[in-house]
Amino acid sequence: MSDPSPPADDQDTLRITPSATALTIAGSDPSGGAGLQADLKTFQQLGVYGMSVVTLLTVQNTLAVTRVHVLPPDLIQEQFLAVLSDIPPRAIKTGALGNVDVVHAVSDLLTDVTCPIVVDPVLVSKHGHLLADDCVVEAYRQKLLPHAFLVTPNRFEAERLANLALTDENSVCEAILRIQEFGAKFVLIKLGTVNGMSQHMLGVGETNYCIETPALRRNNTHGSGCILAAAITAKLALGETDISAAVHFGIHRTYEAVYLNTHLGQGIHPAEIRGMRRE
Ligand code: PXL
Repeated sequence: MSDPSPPADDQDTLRITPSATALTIAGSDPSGGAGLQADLKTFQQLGVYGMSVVTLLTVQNTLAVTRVHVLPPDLIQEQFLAVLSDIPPRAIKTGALGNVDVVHAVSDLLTDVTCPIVVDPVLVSKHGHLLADDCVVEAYRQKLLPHAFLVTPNRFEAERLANLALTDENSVCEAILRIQEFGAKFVLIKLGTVNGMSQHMLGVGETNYCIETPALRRNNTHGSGCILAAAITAKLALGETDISAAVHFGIHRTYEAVYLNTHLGQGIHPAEIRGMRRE
């Protein structure tokens, strides 16, 4: 007897690319707006099968992060090896890693990986709060950036990675160069609001591209950095080979997510991942 036919009205089922798999190596945000939860939701919305290796647990809601517990490196390694020996990801994203030992452990794991790796260096929040000490920055430079297909620092993270104040366009270009010299193939700096526009600078070889969307002065950017890097990772998992196309896609999906707003929580509302467009 043959299987019943698939449900004809299930758009998501019919629009899945079976080989599109992506893995996030990231921290947990139990309120669901950022971290691995945002990554998995974004992968799902974009038709990509999502997997996650948990690096750390946060206790947080939209108002505050009150505790961070980093998992032992060997537990992170075991999760990774279990997943990779079974379901190969077509693209990998890294998010919050927590401490030097975890950065080293994850870097070791990524040594033999051939799929593109998107590194979101969670070092300083977009509001300027330090999330990692200088040893972690140095570990990113020496160990993780050499594996990065794309690295997506915000302005403050780029300043720390490049050890350079971003004061004008020349300094942004110099920072991209320095970060590329650590081994990252492509660099996307999220510059924040400049002249009423949300600006990004993408470094591809010796050429830099400025990508802008209208700045939204809204209280709902929680998770937007994770969503951006996850949407780019999903696009790569779907087979996109043009980095500029993948980055433009991610920036536009993130703009829409911030524009839509979940209106959830009493603090910084999570951006709206539901209903994300795939084209
Ligand atoms: O967006 C950075 C980020 C990454 N990972 C976790 C987070 C956040 C921000 O809240 O909670 C777990």
